[in-house]
Amino acid sequence: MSNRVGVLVMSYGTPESMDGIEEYYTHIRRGNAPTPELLAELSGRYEAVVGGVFPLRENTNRQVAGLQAVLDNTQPGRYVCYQGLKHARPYIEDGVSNMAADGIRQAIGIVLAPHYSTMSVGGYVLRAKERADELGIQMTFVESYHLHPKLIEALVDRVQTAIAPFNKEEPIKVLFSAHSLPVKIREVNDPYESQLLETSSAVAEAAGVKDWQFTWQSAGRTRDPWLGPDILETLKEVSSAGYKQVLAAPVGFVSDHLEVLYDLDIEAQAAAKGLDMKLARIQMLNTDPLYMETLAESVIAKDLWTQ
Ligand code: FEC
Repeated sequence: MSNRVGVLVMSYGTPESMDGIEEYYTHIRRGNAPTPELLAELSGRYEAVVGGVFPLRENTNRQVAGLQAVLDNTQPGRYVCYQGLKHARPYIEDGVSNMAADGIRQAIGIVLAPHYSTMSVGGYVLRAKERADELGIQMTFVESYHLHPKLIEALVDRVQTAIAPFNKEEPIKVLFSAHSLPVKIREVNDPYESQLLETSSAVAEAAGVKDWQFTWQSAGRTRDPWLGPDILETLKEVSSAGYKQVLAAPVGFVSDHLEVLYDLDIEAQAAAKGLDMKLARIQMLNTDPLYMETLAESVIAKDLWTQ
């Protein structure tokens, strides 16, 4: 038995290769294989951005290693990180099983997504907890860290850097965004929307940005109504209001991946071009030291609170 604390670092997951897209998409669709049209459409999006490399996998690996390094510096020997992915291997359950195989008895889970929703982080937590209970691991979770001062500082720095080249004589609209979810989350008083607005408002205030709004992106291809407006509609509205300069700040995501590299950098960029607008995007956090410290401090705070 180990007296080290396991840290299950959870992330969305991405296919390992173009051949793995169907299995991945089937997992996202809870075991229902996508139609050939849906599969072709998703494969086309990956083809447009990845060129055979799926950036989220490497980014998640680097983020897990970065968090381990900060934890080792802060509290040498106390924590050991494991990876658990929502829709790809190693799955969340695999990560918990790997901890058990190493004799871990106490663990903390954290998701590489700062905002809590019953449909996002809540789902990760349920799956990890179920496997931890089966294997006799005592497990607690960091549910959100959307206002951690170091997360806000890292995002402020990115907004200020990305807005610097804009023409200050003309109006600039900053669009904060996050992955849309089905509208039905509102029926359960889900905190996702309010947490996203809190992050956006804290970043705007500290960055000195007065002209901003929040918009959704990357809504799923299902029959449910999804939270809107989508960024493609918002760009049209902003253009009609006379703006020629827009900065996209996808604060709901922490890595370079499909939803940023395709939905913003290709799809939204083409829409902005069609509207004769300049659209730039903040850099993603990836392994920013302030983000790594945000994760480490959130884990350590949870550990102290649990003891
Ligand atoms: O780069 C990559 O390979 C993966 C990028 C990726 C990230 C991501 C993050 C979130 N999602 C969230 C919610 C949903 C819901 C559905 C859904 C569907 C997809 C599909 C792909 C996909 N998501 Fe995703 N998401 C990423 C990719 N997502 C591909 C399937 C095709 C499509 O609809 O576009 C609908 C299915 C369902 O009901 O489960 C809901 C949320 C996040 C942000 C939090 C997190 O990272 O967990 C919320 C990255």
